[in-house]
Amino acid sequence: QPSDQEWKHVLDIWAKVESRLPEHGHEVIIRLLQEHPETQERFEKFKHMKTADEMKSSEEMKAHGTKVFTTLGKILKQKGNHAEVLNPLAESHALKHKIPVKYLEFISEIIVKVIAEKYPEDFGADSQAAMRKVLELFRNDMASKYKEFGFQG
Ligand code: MNH
Repeated sequence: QPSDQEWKHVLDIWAKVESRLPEHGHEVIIRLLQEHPETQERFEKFKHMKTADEMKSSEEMKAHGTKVFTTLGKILKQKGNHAEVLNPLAESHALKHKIPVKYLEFISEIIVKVIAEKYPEDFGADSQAAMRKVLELFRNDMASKYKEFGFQG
């Protein structure tokens, strides 16, 4: 389990992310779909898009990025006591969207990369390691709910 210090690192950097949450969320989604094209197929509303420019100018994709980052922020702020937010998310991602844990690993790495690019002064090695650890806890809890829902993930 992450320590108090690790949670503090995560929540301190997240406060900076929140200053431009829609932009950062949007960028993470674009990079996910560009770096892992198989993930694009999971999105009925985005799978027709062909270029990164099309994605960048999409208000719908920005709105989706905002939703993802808003929910992730809620989860982080629970410092591990996140069942109330996480359980419905696990249910929709298992049963409706069918998102394997592998794809959650992809987005976790991209989240760390994008934050490191945007806030190099404030997101040093310790903070990056803390963020990775917290995202791993998130994925583990998603994966155990997936199993309860009978989704192999
Ligand atoms: Mn995801 C919808 C949060 C990772 C694919 N996602 C949603 C919604 C939220 C959300 C909130 C809207 C409510 C719901 O349907 O439950 N998603 C997240 C978070 C992460 C995440 C916090 C990880 C961090 N999601 C992913 C990954 C993929 C994915 C990774 C695919 C590779 N999500 C979807 C799809 C939808 C969705 C598909 C449905 C989009 C739509 O048609 O509106």
